[in-house]
Amino acid sequence: MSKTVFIGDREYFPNIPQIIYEGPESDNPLSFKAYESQRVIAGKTMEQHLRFAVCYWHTFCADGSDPFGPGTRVHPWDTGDSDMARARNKLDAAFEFFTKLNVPHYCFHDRDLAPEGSSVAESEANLASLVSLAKERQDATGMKLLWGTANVFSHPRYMNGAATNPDFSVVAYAGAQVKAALDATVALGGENYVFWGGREGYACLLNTNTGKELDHLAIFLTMARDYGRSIGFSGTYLIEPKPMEPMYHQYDVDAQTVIGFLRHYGLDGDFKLNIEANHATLAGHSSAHDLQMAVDAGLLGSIDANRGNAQNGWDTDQFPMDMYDCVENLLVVLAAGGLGYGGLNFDAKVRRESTDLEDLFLGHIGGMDAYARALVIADRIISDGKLAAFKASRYASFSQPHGQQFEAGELSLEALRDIAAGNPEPARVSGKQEWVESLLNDYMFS
Ligand code: XLS
Ligand code: NI
Ligand code: NI
Repeated sequence: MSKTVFIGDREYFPNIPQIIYEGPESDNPLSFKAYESQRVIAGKTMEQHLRFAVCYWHTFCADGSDPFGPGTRVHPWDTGDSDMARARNKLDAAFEFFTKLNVPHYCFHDRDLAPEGSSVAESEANLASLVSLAKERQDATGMKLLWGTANVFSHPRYMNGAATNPDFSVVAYAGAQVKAALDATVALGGENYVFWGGREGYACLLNTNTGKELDHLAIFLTMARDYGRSIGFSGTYLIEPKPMEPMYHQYDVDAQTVIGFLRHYGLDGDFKLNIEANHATLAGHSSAHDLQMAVDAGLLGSIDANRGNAQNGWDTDQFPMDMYDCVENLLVVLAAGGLGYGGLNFDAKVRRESTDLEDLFLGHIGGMDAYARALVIADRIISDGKLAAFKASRYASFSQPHGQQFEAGELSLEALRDIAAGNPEPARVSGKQEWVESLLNDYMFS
């Protein structure tokens, strides 16, 4: 893939060179220590396994503002005499960033790319104009769109939800926005389309008809699916679970809740899950747990790679640097055969206190190196087979005649009773958690 270093008429990161692999001995922070895009692991390159994506919103839109104060980072692309001029500058900065980082994919919300206009038609025109520019940039750099989505949660009209808003006129506005975002995703060859239920939930059960809202959500998603297919979208629709924040309760609580929803409404043929690590931890799970639930249902689509903070319950969206998390996540993914058309999207932001533009690169380099190291370790664990063999041995009794009959649904509850009555007290079989945990340590540090 041939890539130019910067596009447009201005360089936004003049102090940042092309980021290359320099290996573990390098003390250059602006280099990869572990991520070698073309290194082959288990038959695929690191680039093909990990399918990294940069997210537009945290990286080029967020400036460090929080509920207690304004932004702390100054973005040179935020200059220009109109919202549209600033959006075009931001696009150039984004493609310079992607190219210098040598990342193959990106993701965006409609409103990250282009500003909202004063009417539906003007918003559509704004987006279409930035999409044609993005198409040119994609063609020039080889960048690909992992997924597009619509921001139907920031504008005040969506304060009570989008597809689940009690006011139909707001639902219609959400429909207009999702239609345009699907058009944009198809025009840019997006491989997936994401629905994160930003405010699809409620703040107070006393004033909410949840049954009606859930039906509305399914009707809306069905319409969106049908429209996307009608304009040639052949990729995967993804739902991104999250239990709370901004709403007190959100309908897409966690992987298992969304799997139940999709199956109930007959949407599991077109929709899969985009699992975000920090959303799983907000729901009281590990990210590996939610990934495993999605895999078990045959519905793992993609990953929003980040992490939370163990000391509080917010969606802090930190870069994924915890090696245990990364290894455990990739163990689930590799054992399931990989990410397919999904990827590892860094839905992660540098801290408010990280005020250098360079920090945007350092965050991504750190996350890419963490997952590259995790890939090597997870592959070693899987090739070695010790962990898998122990896991399988715990279920060996289901390969015996009675166990097989049970799995085939051939036994009744009375039959179970008779088998139990005819057998002595079962021997206790150790789960050996301490051994498997220390085995993981052996792989991590050898
Ligand atoms: C917010 C979500 C959001 C989605 C895209 O918590 O993670 O960023 O990934 O709408
Ligand atoms: Ni999030
Ligand atoms: Ni996300």
